[in-house]
Amino acid sequence: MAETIGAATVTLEQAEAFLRDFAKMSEFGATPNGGVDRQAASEADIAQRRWFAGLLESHGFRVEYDRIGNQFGLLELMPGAPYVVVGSHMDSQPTAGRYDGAYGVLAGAHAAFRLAEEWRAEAVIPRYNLAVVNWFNEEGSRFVPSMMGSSVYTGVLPVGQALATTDRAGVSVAEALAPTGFLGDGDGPPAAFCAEIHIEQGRLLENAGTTIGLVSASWAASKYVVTVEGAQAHSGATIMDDRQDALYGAALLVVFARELADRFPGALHTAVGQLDVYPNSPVVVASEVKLLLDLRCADEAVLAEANALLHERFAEIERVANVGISQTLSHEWGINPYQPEGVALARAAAERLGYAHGEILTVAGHDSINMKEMVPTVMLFVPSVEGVSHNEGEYTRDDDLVAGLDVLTDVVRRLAHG
Ligand code: HGY
Ligand code: MN
Ligand code: MN
Ligand code: MN
Repeated sequence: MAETIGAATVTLEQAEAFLRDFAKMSEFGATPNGGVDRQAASEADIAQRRWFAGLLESHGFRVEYDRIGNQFGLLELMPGAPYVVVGSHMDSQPTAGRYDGAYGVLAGAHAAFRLAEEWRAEAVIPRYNLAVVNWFNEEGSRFVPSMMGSSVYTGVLPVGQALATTDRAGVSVAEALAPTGFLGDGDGPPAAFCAEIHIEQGRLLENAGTTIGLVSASWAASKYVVTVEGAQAHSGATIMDDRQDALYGAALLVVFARELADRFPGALHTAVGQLDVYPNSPVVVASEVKLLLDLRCADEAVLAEANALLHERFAEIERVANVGISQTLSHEWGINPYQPEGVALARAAAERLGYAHGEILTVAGHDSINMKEMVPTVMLFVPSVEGVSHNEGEYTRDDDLVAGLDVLTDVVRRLAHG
């Protein structure tokens, strides 16, 4: 093992089993620079889901899929009782890190395996059952919006709309999932509670020397799909006054998005991560550009002001570049907090086990943001080295991974006993 494992109650054997499974998971969709590419319903995602089903079944968990392909490993010790749903997502961004989401799914599974063994040995029957979950398409990179599987499970997104969503090649979610056997017909197991552990994807825990983040609320998000409409023209012969250059309009918007963040330093994060140019040809003025504009904010008043300024700029750019701009909000969520009793339960677990811990907000989106609107939900973080994420260089130290597993197991144990 690379580093010492300073885990309070996770045995060395359990830690090694976890790290061995994590190394195996990281082989699916592995990229040459140490990252992964396993976008929703891709070959790599399908292969890892099949491997994970085998792992769950080898530990006596029954594997089920709901109508949007969420994958569940069920342990039903109390027939008819609802479930503690613990897990995260295994799908990734195109060139991403090994830890984002995948760590939380595997830690959820190993926490459940540890509890199943413990309850079997002590002939204990918990009040609630356990459901390990791998949510479908949390990243929203192939199919927009993100957090798709948990949005359908919590009723935020109609399943028909989700299944009809197409990727940039025109393949729908339904078509991508149909041959895999992952499309169930049910709504998934009824939840009583939810727990998710995830890498922080920021620098706060590392800078503070804190091992466990107790997530108390999330930043708000507004994600726009923006279409800039111009007119195709010869990039040489057409005189400048006759042009309706969609790429020029889009470029003005990309620059504005960054300037907007600079107007609210530290409080607003913005980016345009995806941009499709049509016809994207060397000697042609672009007639259409589609881009995804992402705003994140810790203060809803600031976000409202930023959105208002953005809409003003849309109108200005239409005039300046002589183009048309239309936009839809593909996804948004507010700053709603996690239940304080869940934060308190997580704090007590970290204290009992002796790990440095502290409250933190999440800036990134997670499936637990959906789940906390349905049931009491606990969200935990472990540190990201240098805050690097959505990048093949993403890294979290082994002993932090195992410390997170330790605290997650304690949290799920207490939730399951009610
Ligand atoms: O949007 C998000 O923050 C998530 O990573 N999909
Ligand atoms: Mn994630
Ligand atoms: Mn992510
Ligand atoms: Mn996320």
